[in-house]
Amino acid sequence: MPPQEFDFKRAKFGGGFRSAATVPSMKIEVLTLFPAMFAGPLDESIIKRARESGLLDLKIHQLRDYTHDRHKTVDDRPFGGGPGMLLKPEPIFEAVEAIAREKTRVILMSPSGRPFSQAIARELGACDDLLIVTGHYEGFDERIREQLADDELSIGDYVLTNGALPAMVVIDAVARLLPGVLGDDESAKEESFSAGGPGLEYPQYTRPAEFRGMKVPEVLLSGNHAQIAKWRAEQARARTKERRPDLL
Ligand code: JCQ
Repeated sequence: MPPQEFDFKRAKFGGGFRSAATVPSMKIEVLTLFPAMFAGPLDESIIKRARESGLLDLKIHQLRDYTHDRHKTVDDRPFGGGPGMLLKPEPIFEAVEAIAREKTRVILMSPSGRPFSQAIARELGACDDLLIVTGHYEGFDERIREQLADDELSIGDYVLTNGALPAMVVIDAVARLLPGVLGDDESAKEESFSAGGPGLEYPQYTRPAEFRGMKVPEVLLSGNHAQIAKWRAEQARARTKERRPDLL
């Protein structure tokens, strides 16, 4: 390896580079009513390694810590009537003012947000500092959107009980794009979702060549690389047309 290249492997596994100012790192903070949901998913595998190596600085904050009343109230009934409860402004304003810095990008998670995508993951990956605010119930008091949020994101057209899982989806998608987070064997695979990309992936097989009577397509064993490339392109296109015509 050429000496001018940064050795992320060494940095990750305690080579002593860790605290050097040359290592880019990203700070992601989360404001949630359910901090315990974040223990587990973000303490495994690639994200765990990114945190341990200092490439990702992740902090989870309990919204109730920013209330002042005896009952630690975070929600209230909507003016004008209607079902359910809204997240009230005071605790979220106090929390965001305490946690966010000038450059922090503040993101709300809710089904009313703009659709999260690989392109948005890349955009967020370029930020130094994110604060993800997770909602629940019927939603946020609108003043939270107007005054505090830079963005509001949805991970899809379905409703969950709260925004913790959506926040973890965003964190995972962003963190794996940070330089040095993925190892050689995990290379950032996102061709399918790049702008103007080729659509969905083609079918893939590994050994054995026959498993329980199911054979790997002959062309893949042929050694004919032109034929293999043609087959893969056809398969990818057919699969994309069937499952995701919107990508074509
Ligand atoms: C996010 N896709 C689904 C549920 C309200 C106002 O905030 C609310 C947040 C949630 C949790 O997030 C989602 C979601 N993307 O359900 C209701």
